[in-house]
Amino acid sequence: MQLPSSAPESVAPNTLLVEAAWEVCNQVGGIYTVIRSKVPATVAGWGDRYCLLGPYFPQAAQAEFEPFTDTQVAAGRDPVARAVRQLREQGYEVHYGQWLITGKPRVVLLSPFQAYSRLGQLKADLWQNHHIPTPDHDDLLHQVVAFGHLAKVFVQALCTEVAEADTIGNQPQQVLAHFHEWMTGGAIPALRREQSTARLVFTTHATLLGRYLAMNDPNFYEHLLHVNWEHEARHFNIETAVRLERAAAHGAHVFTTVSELTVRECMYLLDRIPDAVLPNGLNIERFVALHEFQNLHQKYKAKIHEFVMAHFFQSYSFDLDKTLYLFTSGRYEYHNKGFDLTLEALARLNYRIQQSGIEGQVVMFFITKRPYHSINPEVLQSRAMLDEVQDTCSAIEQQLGERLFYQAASSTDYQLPNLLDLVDDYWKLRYRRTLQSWKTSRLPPVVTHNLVDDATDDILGFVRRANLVNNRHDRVKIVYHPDFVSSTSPLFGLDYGQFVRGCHLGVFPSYYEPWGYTPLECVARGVPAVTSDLSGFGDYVQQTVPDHEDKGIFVVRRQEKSFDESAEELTNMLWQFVIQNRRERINQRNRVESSAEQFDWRHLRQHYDHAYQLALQES
Ligand code: G6P
Ligand code: 1S3
Repeated sequence: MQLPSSAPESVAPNTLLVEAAWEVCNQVGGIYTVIRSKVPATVAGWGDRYCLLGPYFPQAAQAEFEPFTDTQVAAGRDPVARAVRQLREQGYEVHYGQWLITGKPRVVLLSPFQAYSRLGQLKADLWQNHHIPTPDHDDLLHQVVAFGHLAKVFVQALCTEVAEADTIGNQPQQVLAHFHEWMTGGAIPALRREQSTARLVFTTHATLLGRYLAMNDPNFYEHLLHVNWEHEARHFNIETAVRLERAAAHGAHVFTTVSELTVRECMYLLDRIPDAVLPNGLNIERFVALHEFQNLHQKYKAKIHEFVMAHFFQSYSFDLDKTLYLFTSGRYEYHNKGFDLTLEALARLNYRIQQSGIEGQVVMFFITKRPYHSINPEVLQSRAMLDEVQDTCSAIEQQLGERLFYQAASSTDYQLPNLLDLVDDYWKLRYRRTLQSWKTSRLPPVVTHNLVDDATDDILGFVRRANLVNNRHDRVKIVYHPDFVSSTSPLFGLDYGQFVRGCHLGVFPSYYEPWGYTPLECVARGVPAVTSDLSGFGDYVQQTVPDHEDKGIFVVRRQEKSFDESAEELTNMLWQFVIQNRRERINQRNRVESSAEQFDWRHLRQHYDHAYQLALQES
C-alpha cells in the first residue's frame, strides 16, 4: 500500500471535516483512544474547519461535554452553528458544545432516542433501499439505525449551509464526512442514495465477522479466503450489523482500515480493498527532564510493591528488589488477546527459572474485565492488616526516634542503648499480635475478586491444570485482577497509566488484533512491550522499525507458526528479559522512551490527510 511521504501543512482549506464515531464523548474501547488522542493533531491541521459528531448519552456526556450557551450558538456564523440552528428549528434535539479534552474540539451530539418514533419507517427504508433487515428487539441496532438517520440529516444540513458559503465569504465550501465503524457508518448508504454533495470516508477498526470468526476458529487465517460471509453472519446472528458495515464500506468514496493485517480481512469479508491504511498513534508526552519517567517508574513500582506485600507476604515473602512486574491487559478475549499463549509461556518460564538457579521472581498481572460478585474479602482483609502492620511500625519508629534522641542528648558514655528497651511493651505485644493474626499458611489467591464464572473461567482453568497457583516454590506468580485498575480501587490505588509505568514489561502476543493500543501505551511510557505479528501494531513495527528489539518492542511470530512454536519464542523473549540486570533494564527503558516519538499523531496524522485528499479527488 502506497503511503504519503510527508504531511501537507493544511489539507483542503475550503473543506469542513466532520468526524463521526460512536465513542465521541462516550468511552467504550479502543476507538475512543484513537479519536481522543488524535484531536490535538487534527485541530492543529484543520482548526475551526473541524467538528466531531457522536451519539448523545447523558451520563457519558455529563463528564466530558460542555454545551455552548444559546447566545453562543445564535451568534455562530460558521456552517456548523448554522446547521445546528437549522436542525433545532426543525425540532431536532441537538447538543452542540466542546469536548473537554486536550484540543477542546467542537462537538455535535445527537440522541438516537429522538428518532425512535420513526424507527418503523427507518427500518422499512433500510430494507427497501439496501436490503438490510433489522430484528425487532435489538436495542443497540435500533440506536445505530436511529443515529445513522440523524447523522445523515446533520451532514445534509451542513451541505446546504456550505453551499451558501459564497454569500458569506471566506467559509468552507465542501463537506468531508469521516465515519468510524459500522455503528456510525449507517449514514453512508443513505447519503449516497440522496446524492449528497459530501465526500465520504469510512474506517473500519476491525471487521465484525473477523472478530467472531477469529474467536471461534483456531485456523481463522487459513480459512479466511473461503469464508461465505452471508452464511457466517447468519450463523453468528450478526447479519444486520455485517450488512451495515458492508454498505458503509461500499458506499464510501474512500474506504480505510487501521492496519495491513485488517486489509486482508476487508478484502475477503467485506469484498472491498481499502484505499488507505490509517495506523493509530498516540499523543506522546515527553518530559523536559529526561530522567523524569524513570523516577515515575520507581515511584509507581513502590505502590505495586505495597500490593504485592499485602497479597503474598501474608503467606510467604520474597525479595521485592529482585522481583519483576509483567502484565497484560485488555478485553477478555482469551484466545484473541493471546492470554492462552502468555500463560503457556509463563508456565515454561517458571520451570526454566526454577531449573536455572537464578535469583528473583516474576509477578504477572492479568488486568481484564469479567463479571464478579465482589473483591475477595480475604484479599481486602490482608491489605487492611498490612496497613495495620505499617501503622504499628510507624508508631514504634516514632517512639523509638523520640526516646533515642533524648538518650543521645543526655548520654555520658556515647554508647548506643539497646533499642528494644526503648519500645513500650504495649507496642511490642501489638506488633507480635498483628503479625500473628495476619500470617497464614494458605497460598496467595490467583484471582483478586470472586468471579461469577469461577469454575469455567479459562485463565483459572489453565493455572489450576498447570499448578501455577502461587506455590511458594513458583518463581512466576500470577495475579488475576478481573477489573480495570483505577485510582479509586482499594487494591492498587493507581490509575492505569501509573500502573503501566510501575511495571517492567507489557505482554500482548495477540492472535487477533487489528491494531492493539496496549503495547503502544507501554512504549509511550518507556516500558518495553511484547506484541505479535498478528497484531496491527506488531506488523507495523516489523515493517517500519528495523531495530525494534533493541528499542524494547518484541514481536512474537504467530503467522504460520504453531501454538507451541510461538509459545517457545515468547518463553525465550521473557527469559532474555528476566536475566537482564538493573542497569540493562534502565538503559532499555531509555531506548524505548526515545523511540515513542515516531508514534505521535503529529507524524501519523498525515495518513488521515492522505485519505482525505483521496476522497476529495474522487469523482
Ligand atoms: C529507575 C530509577 C532508578 C531505579 C530503577 C529501578 O530508573 O530512576 O533509581 O534504580 O528505576 O529499575 P528496575 O528495572 O529495577 O525497576
Ligand atoms: C478496535 O478496538 P478492539 O479492541 O475492539 O479498534 C482499536 C482502535 O483502532 C484497535 O486498536 C483494536 O485492535 C480493535 O479491536
